[in-house]
Amino acid sequence: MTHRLTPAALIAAACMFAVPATAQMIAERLDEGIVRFDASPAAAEARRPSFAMVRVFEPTGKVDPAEAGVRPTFSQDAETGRFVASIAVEPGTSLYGTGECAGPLLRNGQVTEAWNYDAFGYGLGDPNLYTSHPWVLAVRADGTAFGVLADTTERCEMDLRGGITFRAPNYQFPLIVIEGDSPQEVMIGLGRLTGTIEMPPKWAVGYHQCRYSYNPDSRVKEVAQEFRDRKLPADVIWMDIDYMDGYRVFTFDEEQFPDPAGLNEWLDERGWSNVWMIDPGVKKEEGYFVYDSGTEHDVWVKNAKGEVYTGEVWPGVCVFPDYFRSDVRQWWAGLYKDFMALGIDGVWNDMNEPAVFNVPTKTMPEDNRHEADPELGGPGDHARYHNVYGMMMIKATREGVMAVNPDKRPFVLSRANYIGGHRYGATWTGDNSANWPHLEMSIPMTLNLSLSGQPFCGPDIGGFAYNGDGELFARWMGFGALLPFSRGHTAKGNIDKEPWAFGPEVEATCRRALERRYRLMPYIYTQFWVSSQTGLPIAAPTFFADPADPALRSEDDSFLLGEDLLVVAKVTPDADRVPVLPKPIDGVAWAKFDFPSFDGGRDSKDIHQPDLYIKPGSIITAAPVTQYFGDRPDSRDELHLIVHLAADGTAEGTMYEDAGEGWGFKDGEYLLTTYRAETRRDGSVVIRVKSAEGAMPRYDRPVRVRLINPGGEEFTVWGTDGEEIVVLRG
Ligand code: NBV
Repeated sequence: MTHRLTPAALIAAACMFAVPATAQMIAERLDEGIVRFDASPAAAEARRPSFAMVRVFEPTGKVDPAEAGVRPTFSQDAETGRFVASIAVEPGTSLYGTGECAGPLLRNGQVTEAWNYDAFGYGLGDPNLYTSHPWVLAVRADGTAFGVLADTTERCEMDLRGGITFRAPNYQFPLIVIEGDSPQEVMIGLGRLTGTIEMPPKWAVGYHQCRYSYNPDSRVKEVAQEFRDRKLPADVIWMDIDYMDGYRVFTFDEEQFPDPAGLNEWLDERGWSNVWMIDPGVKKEEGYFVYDSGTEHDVWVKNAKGEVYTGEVWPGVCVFPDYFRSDVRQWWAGLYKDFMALGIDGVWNDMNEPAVFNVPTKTMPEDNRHEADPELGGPGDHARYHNVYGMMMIKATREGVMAVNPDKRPFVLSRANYIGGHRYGATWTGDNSANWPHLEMSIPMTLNLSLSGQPFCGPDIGGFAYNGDGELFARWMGFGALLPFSRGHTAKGNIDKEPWAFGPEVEATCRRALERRYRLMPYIYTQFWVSSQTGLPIAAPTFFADPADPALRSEDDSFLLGEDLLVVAKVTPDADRVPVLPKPIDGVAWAKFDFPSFDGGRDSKDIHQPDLYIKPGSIITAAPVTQYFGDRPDSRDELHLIVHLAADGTAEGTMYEDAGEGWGFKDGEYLLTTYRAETRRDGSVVIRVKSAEGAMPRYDRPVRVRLINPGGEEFTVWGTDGEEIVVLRG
């Protein structure tokens, strides 16, 4: 249920109840460029613990609200009683973020709602999907920016029809404003406030293959083997819900998956990592060990009468862990002990909005009770904690996974989440559909999630609901292979959607696309590291290249991977849209480049591949194609440097390397290299290591330099890493 008011009613309500802008407001600096505003001393006193923030921030000083550059007004809506916080924006300001939203990148004029929802079959303009990010990024005409977080877990409306307005019930929430000279600076501020992603295992940065479901286990092996036989690079295969015994979590169907450990071992021997699904709904059935043990520990969510709440999900009547209690999280984490011991690499937590069947709200009653620990805010109703249920679930899952495999990096994928939940897991855009509007939307959806602090995300490539056709699949794989989380998936009952399922041409397109991801792996993996260090998105909107250029503000057929690589997708069947590119820099344009195709020629001849552009003055690191992480370790392999000189004849690029697994990098076991190219007076270009950091040794690997001249002409030379390499042009 949503609360909708006419604009006129809103204005009237705001006028009647607006608290004078600065009269009672309290503003405190939480960190450099980050200010928290409370409506009044009483509101500050009653402030709830923040789920978004990475830690408790002790304010470093008071700010005079009247002096603040960006200042909210607080009020209460007469009709609905909701609390309202608004920020006016100057003309020419572009608005982004608001989390996972089915629609274009630019959010001006849109109304979105933070309320986690099982949105199967969602469509353009739906107000709320699976995750909640009550956050807006505002970019002014001059490219300076600010971000606003409504620090509430309640159902929160984000109204961008005239400025920025948040409306949420039950709690006079604070607003946190992050200011920056650029959107990048604001994202870095958000990273300081909400934390950054942990470096994932490198296999998780590879391509993932999924379907609902690969069963029985022989089908899993068949698909995995096909990938290897057909030389389609991929790292991860997924076990969806049908591996379970009657959808009972932490069990296995004895007929279809009699030996999960054996299956995982078989996969491992062939370079595959595996991910297995776990849902929050636990079948209410005496004799089932998860139910019995949960009942014994009294872990289940209760209804308003204090009885154990039951709701229907896949296994039938279910009970739900109350993840807001630390003892329950510990109990849940403990369930992963035997599970992970079967050689499970990663965990997929689905249905954790939490989704409940056969009720109009599709979730549990809002008056259910959560016995939250005091540091989370203490006991409260489901309405208050709904949006963070999934987040607390994956926090517990992650703890469980890490307890079993302390020497490995965890990988958890979650469908529901809340701003800050990127600290515990990656997310994807849920049950999209196999059609062109969804293909098109999948880029801006990924970008707005990224701009809302969730950098490790992506869509179901090919579309989850419905079949689609080979053309659609090929096009989606073309750019989907370059999104941060890259996974093909489809629903039960649909046709096969593996890369070969649509015939040899689509398979060839998929191979080219996946080969691109693996060639670019050194660069892509570096972007994960950059994000983990700074909070910057891995996939960013094209306007990040020039935030003051108004022409780029709504460009969402394309995206930047890191700062230096622009991916321009063709999102209409006829590939007939003309993209707006970032302007040349000092007269030097971003340069198009491509790779050789496995079957001869260049891969850009394939209409389904996005166009790739390299920024002037940059060096992109690449490598030969591998079939999976560990196939040919990058560190001992060839390194490819793709160089595009700036107007002054120089270029730079940084590459991060580590073992791809484990925590050695935290003790210095990594190598961070900045390569620099300079043009000498005779026109030759010399490339050398400008700086290096980290204790990981540099292998004297061969380096192939591809110098791309603005005219498209290329020069290629070979050298050795760490030594000077000279490119003689002409
Ligand atoms: O577990 C089955 C599916 C899963 O494949 C999908 O990715 C999730 O979003 N799950 C939803 C439950 C059923 C969806 C119809």
